[in-house]
Amino acid sequence: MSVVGFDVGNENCVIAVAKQRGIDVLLNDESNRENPAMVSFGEKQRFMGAAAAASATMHPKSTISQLKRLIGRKFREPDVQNDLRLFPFETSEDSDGGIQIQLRYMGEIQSFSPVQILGMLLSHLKQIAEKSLKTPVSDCVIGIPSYFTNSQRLAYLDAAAIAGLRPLRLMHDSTATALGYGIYKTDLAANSNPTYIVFIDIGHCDTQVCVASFESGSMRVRSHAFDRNLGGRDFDEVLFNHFAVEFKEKYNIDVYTNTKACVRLRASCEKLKKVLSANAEAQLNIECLMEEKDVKSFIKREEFEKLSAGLLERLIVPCQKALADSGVSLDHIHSVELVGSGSRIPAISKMLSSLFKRELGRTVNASECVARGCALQCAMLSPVFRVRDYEVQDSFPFAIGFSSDKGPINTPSNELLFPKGQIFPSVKVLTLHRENTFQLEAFYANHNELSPDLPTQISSFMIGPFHISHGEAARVKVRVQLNLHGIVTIDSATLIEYHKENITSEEMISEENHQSSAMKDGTLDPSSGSTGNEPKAIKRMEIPVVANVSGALTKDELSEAKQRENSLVEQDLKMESTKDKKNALESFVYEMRDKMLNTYRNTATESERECIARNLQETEDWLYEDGDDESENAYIEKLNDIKKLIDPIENRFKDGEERLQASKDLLKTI
Ligand code: ATP
Ligand code: K
Ligand code: MG
Repeated sequence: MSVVGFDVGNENCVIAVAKQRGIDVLLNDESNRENPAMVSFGEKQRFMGAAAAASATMHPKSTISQLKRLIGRKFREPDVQNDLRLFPFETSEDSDGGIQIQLRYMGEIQSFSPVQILGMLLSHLKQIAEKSLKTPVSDCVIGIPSYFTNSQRLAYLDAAAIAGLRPLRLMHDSTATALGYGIYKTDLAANSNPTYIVFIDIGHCDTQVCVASFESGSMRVRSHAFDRNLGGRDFDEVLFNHFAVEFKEKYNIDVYTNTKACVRLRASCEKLKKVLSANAEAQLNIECLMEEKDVKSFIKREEFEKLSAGLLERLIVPCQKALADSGVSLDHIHSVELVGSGSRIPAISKMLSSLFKRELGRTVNASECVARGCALQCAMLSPVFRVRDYEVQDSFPFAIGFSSDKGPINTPSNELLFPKGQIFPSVKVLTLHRENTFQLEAFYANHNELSPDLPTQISSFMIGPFHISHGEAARVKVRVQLNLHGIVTIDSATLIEYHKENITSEEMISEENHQSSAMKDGTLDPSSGSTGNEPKAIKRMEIPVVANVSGALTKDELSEAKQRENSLVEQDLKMESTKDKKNALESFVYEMRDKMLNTYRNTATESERECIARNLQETEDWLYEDGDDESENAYIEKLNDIKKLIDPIENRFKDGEERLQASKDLLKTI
């Protein structure tokens, strides 16, 4: 069983594996370490990763990229609408307000959910890993942005299940980076104070900043901050808009009206941006962009930097927020590590080093650190692997509250169940006074932390039915967890009945590990801490908990999604093997043509040679015309037909060869 980490980016995916000697990044069929995060539908078969990228300009309307932007989100969210305007494929709203992607496949328009497509991408990554490691892959850790909502996390788990993966953890990207940084740096523990490091990850679509502290044998995330909508692609867009305006004037074309032209100009702008990272100026040349016009232009780095000034400014915001939330002052920051390939623009590091008043560290591998950290975490969580003891404490970037029919449930100091910055995984026990089925709701307590118009509701839980048998004093204890994936769950609810005279505690929240002070009815009650002096129960009973979780697939939906993936895989395999048969027929034609002219020249009769030559020519013509897109069987049959003509000649030739050999042998013996 192998131990794998996946970084699924909006643009690039990286797969890392933990080996006894350390972490390796796996290569794909093209020997690349990065896999394009794309799924493309051809007419009768899907293409993934590098193959999808190759088919993207041919099939712009059925090539899906930047899947993370859509996963676990609602169609009408303003951020989603902004993204959809940029994407070449068609989408619509499904019956639950979710997103549906429509594309042409197998001769008809078909709909896919983002979860289903992410399942395809993960399944492709799994295949690369299995091929390279030559073992099945299931246990893994997958990186996710720290700002992912509960629904987005659930959607990732569903997609992983469709792909046949079992994530031991969905891990915040920056936490993975920090883990990979800290675990090998034993020098960080040299002095007794924690060492504080800032990690800044600028990807294709987003920016994530985190402050982490390192001590001997442990690391702790102090804060996460982010801009969900600021990454490398925004710099592409600046160039795109610049040239779109220029081309309108210069060539009188409006690229915005033409999907293919948009896709091509965007791709060229991204290339241009990369050229500008290494050069002071760059040329843009696109043949036949639209209306049969070739376009040409040129830009200097200075001008690009001017155009991006607003974006650079925006980068400051999450950096300052992460620092402020961590409570660590700039003087106490040991170093600032810049990762993510979006950060390769020179103006970005220039701006950040002046903001943090130091040279930026570049000790972390900017494009592989997330996958490497995930593989490490997977090794640490896996029972089959031994890693040195190292503690990872992550912090949760959103405040989560709970409420019941009786109103919000708070701690005595009026804190929420999971305040912002909560170390997780975390279990809290609610002790509630209820006599009948009741409902609990989990919600985001601070609407401003979410992207605009997102509902604050997370999930609701029905606790019950139950009834109290003795008429004695009863309490319901509910175990609430913010689990390793950052998903809110209720693990169990227990009805506990006490002798009336024994019961002292009222409603309260306590930490599972009994470390925090107990809370009673809105006030701190030192006497009723759940340490030791718990009243004696006369009866305990498990109560059913039914979760109504928004965002997750039901069991039936999940198995349907898996079946759909299986039949898509079958179709892909069928097309692959059809292609193989077609290739086999084609090369047979060429090989036989050559043999008829050389090897079999004297074996075949004149009429045989003519007949076969005609047949080979007909087959070749057929392959380029009617037979270009035929069934597997059609190719097999054609191959057999020609073989029937050639077999007698081949046999005669072999017989002749054998006779020749036999007479040679005979000559040797005399
Ligand atoms: P995300 O983190 O948003 O999910 P990702 O992890 O796929 O996305 P990365 O691979 O870290 O993103 O970065 C991709 C971005 O980096 C793209 O916008 C790409 O254009 C940009 N990029 C790559 N190389 C360079 C370069 N040399 N100069 C400037 N930008 C670059
Ligand atoms: K990546
Ligand atoms: Mg990334």
